[in-house]
Amino acid sequence: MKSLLSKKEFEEALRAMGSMYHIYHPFHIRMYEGKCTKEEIQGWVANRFYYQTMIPIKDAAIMSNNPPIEDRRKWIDRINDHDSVGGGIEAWLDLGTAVGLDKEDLLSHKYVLPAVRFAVDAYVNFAKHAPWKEAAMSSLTEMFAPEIHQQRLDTWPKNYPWIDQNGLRYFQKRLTEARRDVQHGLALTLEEFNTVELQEKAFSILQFKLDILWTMVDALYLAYELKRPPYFNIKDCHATRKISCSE
Ligand code: AHQ
Repeated sequence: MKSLLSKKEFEEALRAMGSMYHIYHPFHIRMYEGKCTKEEIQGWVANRFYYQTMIPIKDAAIMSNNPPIEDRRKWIDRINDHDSVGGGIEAWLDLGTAVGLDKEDLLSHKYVLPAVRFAVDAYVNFAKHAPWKEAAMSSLTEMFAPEIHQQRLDTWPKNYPWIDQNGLRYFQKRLTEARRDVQHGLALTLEEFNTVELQEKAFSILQFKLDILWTMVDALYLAYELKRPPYFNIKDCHATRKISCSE
């Protein structure tokens, strides 16, 4: 029978799950080591744009489940981080331009792989239907996000000199925004998930979100590194429009 963890032990256990963060996925390791091709970087930017555009929708779904006004104010900040003029969505479009993609191609989501869409939509649907505190704590994968954003800022300029550094603004802004999000999300989680059952629930929710992030990069690894996009073995694979078959 599991025993109730103190807030300190609970936070340590949540942070220990960072060992499963997608920073350790082979695709991100290749990216960090400078081994990604231009096509792989473009595929990652185009697919992650779907995730980015759905984050404020996810946050609005949490808002629609009636958090108290103090929490709504925090969530309005999160939505503004992305949707405001000059905010994250525009910064990611600038990243797309910096890696050689057309804004229209990003906005159309034409390059989004099925598994990426399913993983992102699972996150949004979870936020729509779960109790708002459960959906709120699912963003705690951002405990580990500053490291991966800083890693890109530190390595892309030397590893990918063909990328206009103005496109890296998104990563820079998330360093502070992610830390602010985590302050709020972690305080809420440590306070509200205060029984053995609720702590176990929190671990399973964080695992669900880690799985979402990992699955997205799995799809990219298959499609862009192993050159196995969906239906790669079907005669006319161009019919899928999702990705050019590079064979
Ligand atoms: O750019 C990211 C972002 O805006 C968010 C919001 C947050 C959430 O609400 O779940 N999670 C998240 C993440 C962003 N970037 C990811 C990355 O690897 O660049 C990391 C991701 C996260 O850790 O959940």
